[in-house]
Amino acid sequence: MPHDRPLADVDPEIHQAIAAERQRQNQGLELIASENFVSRAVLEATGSVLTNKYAEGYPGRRYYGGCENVDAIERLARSRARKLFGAEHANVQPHSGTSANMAVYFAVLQPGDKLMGMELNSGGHLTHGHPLSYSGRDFKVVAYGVDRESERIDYAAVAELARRERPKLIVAGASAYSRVIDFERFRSIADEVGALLMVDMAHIAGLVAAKVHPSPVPHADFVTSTTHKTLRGPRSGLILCRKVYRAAINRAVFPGLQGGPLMHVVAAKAVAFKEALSPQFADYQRRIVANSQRLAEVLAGYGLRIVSGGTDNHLFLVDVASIGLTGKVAEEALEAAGITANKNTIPYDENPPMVASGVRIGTAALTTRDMGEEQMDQIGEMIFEVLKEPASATTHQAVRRWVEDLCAEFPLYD
Ligand code: DSN
Repeated sequence: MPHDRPLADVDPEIHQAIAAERQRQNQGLELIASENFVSRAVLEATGSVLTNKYAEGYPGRRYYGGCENVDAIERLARSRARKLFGAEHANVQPHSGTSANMAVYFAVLQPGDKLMGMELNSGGHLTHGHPLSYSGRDFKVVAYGVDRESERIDYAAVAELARRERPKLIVAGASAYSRVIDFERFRSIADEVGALLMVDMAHIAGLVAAKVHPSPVPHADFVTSTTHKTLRGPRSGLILCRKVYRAAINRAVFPGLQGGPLMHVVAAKAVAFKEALSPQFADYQRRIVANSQRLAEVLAGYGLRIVSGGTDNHLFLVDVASIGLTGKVAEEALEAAGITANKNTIPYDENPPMVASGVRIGTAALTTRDMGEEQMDQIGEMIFEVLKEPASATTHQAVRRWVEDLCAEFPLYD
């Protein structure tokens, strides 16, 4: 039956592109702070027959028959998420971090309500109120930044802004901020002005699960996350909240914003949560941070300026304007040498996001490959060699060979 034919026969072009991507992942150094490599078990669940199943609704209350297996899966995913983060309620259906954030806004805000989030240039996220996102279009946004000198959140300034603006919802969390975020402090600011507090922990969810970063769960009304960054699950989203918001959040996700949940992805999230409950996962998270700190130190030793002077987590920003480059030039040169990172604006950046003055570097994916501090020393040297001569094809080729040799010692997928 045609259904039984393998992908290579049915669609050689897509098969070839997937094979090429597998090779790219195997042979290159992945420094994008929001990416990681899932386990074989997570891959298997993601590619399973669960993709065939419709399951609008929630376990025990579905709009379709035949849901007994997916009910069991979603119940497991929810209870593992609650256990992992010590949360009262978990909704595991959001397709992404963006839809998780949207569901919280949908649950508690009306169009035109005031939302206070971190601005993009300071490390915030598009969905925290950027004008190009629905979050900046549908709500009145007030944005806080970081202090110009320390490049860290100035909590006194955040409190002052909140007192002046009286937002209905304060959003804490970031996609390019390398320092510990004081969620307790955000809670007291929110309480002082009568605001709700949402924490988007997408980047640091793995660190939080492993207690390597303080948890937002005891302090926030809502915690949203993606599941594929440090948490190392499939590409997807998650909402945690207090019981009192359970019905509002569930309604906002379905039928408010989404139709049928992607049950193959929900199953893969359940697998990832199980993996994250293991002691090995906590050790992995500690090694991510040790690698990040080592790599930042090595690059600083070569004279590159690290935003805020270092890192407490899985990522850091390199100010490449400090050596006369733009983020765009640096990203392209690194890519040519087999090193994938992304250009990123830095605090008070005068360049637009598509040019940017920084490069964001993360160590979650390298650490999954079992690379350690010795490899960080080598990778720091590789990065410096490329950035010293970003236009040199000879340097690109020499570093690419070095990258491939290093990657061959740390194989990823068979
Ligand atoms: N695209 C993600 C990141 O790179 O941080 C956030 O959505």
